[in-house]
Amino acid sequence: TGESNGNLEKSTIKIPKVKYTKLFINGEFVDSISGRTFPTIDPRTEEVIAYVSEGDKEDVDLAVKAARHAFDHGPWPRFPGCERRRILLKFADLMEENLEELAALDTLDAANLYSVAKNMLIHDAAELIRFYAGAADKIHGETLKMSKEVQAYTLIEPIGVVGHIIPWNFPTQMFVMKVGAALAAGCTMVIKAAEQTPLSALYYAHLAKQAGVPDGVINVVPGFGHTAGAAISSHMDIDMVSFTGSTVTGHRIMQAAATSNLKQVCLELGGKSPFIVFDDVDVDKIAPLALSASLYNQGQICVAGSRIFVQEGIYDKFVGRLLEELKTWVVGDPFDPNVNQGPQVDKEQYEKVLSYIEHGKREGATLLTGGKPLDRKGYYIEPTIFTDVTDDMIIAKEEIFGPVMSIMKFKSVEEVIKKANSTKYGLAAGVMTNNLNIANTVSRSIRAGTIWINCYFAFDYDFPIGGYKRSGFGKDMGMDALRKYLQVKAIATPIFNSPW
Ligand code: TXE
Repeated sequence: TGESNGNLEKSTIKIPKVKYTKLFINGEFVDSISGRTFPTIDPRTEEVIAYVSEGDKEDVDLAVKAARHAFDHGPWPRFPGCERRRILLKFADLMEENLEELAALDTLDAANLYSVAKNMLIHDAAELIRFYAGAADKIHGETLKMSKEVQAYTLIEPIGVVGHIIPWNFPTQMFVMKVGAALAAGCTMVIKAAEQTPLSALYYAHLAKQAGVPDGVINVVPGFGHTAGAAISSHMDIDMVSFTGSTVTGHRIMQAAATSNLKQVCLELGGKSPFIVFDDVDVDKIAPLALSASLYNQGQICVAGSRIFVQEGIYDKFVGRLLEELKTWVVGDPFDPNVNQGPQVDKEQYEKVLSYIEHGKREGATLLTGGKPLDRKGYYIEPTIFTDVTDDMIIAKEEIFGPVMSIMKFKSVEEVIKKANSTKYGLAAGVMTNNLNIANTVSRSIRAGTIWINCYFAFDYDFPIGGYKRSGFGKDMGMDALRKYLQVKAIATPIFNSPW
């Protein structure tokens, strides 16, 4: 494993000055009612990037009022779809015009690799907005011929005011996935960005206004989960809450929805996704793929391949190849283009990951490499590989959300299907084999919302992501996500003396 300090003085990357730090309510940047702020921390240096206004219940109330008014009386849900399309297309263009600054904000706040954010993530996010722009004018119901005397039709209507509660691992993707689909549907919304990464969400709110999204349609309230987040999930005037985050918080949100106004809920929660490698694969191709499936974004991705099952015939060769590949893996400043892995997002996550590593050691897994923090400022952890991991170990059961790979050996197809399914989660799975029948059998047998065959992290705007079991329900991305922000109204009307 290499380490890089990143020679940023010599590089041309401009670290942006933070422009937007206040709540965005009814089209304006405003202070929180309490006047309180909270720091957002640079995980590379552990220093404050900026102080951001801290939203609480009263601020959420104001934001909901604005969103409610924009829904009940404003133009957004009443526009013909083509008008929402036009504005969304402008929004996407503005995202690309400000691409470098947005990429740098996410690198500062969340430690997303700058080169990936700049070359891929922001552009993909703009494309996702364009996808939903194209869908906005194709939302329509059906005509139903009920009987000779009654004719009927369905109207497809936006669900109303949506509360989006989002996490910190990919601030841009989380914002755009939720907001893009809900905007196309004609909803209005309140977004609570994660307390670790509020910066780009506020920037997107500004760009949306510039693109012509009317005031009150998008409101952003940065703040903490137990205050601003809880105020959203228990609000009496929000029609739906769309959440991405931990399973524990998912339970709380559903409870709050149930005991308040029965708002609709959709939850994209944790995962412990199996990455299954059969004997017949080309190890030179699949070992590097397994490495990035476990370590990409410091392991902080809900669909990370965090349980690597390797068939016994190639086990030793595979592990050897992984170690070789790891020699080219560079940990360091995420602004440095040579770096593969940056710091964990904050102190809490950093400590959580290190404590899971200790569990692994204590429970008897073999620590093949890594296992320690890096001896430098920032929340850096060595890429870590455990072998001889068994199903009952904590590191095989719980979501670590860090750069930790757990490798397990298996013999037969039946055995690995059973092991892959022996988890409370069901977010994703990878199946690596050239045997079509095995690929098909395993794909059908695994209870998870996404299956990747001979690839991993293949995302696209048209590819719905979302869980089975305790990984939650409801999809993000694709037309399935658009549908969750819509509801069906059936209308019947008698017709008299029709000859038909
Ligand atoms: O998650 P939380 P945290 C997993 C991952 C990680 C763990 C904890 O394993 O280590 O969760 O991370 C808001 N009512 N994932 O603590 O608490 C919170 O402010 C309403 C998986 O960051 O779920 C933030 O905006 N909202 C994951 C959001 O919920 C509440 C991505 C997520 O925070 C709330 C992130 C409450 N009572 C973490 N409490 C994925 N699925 O991609 C918190 N929040």
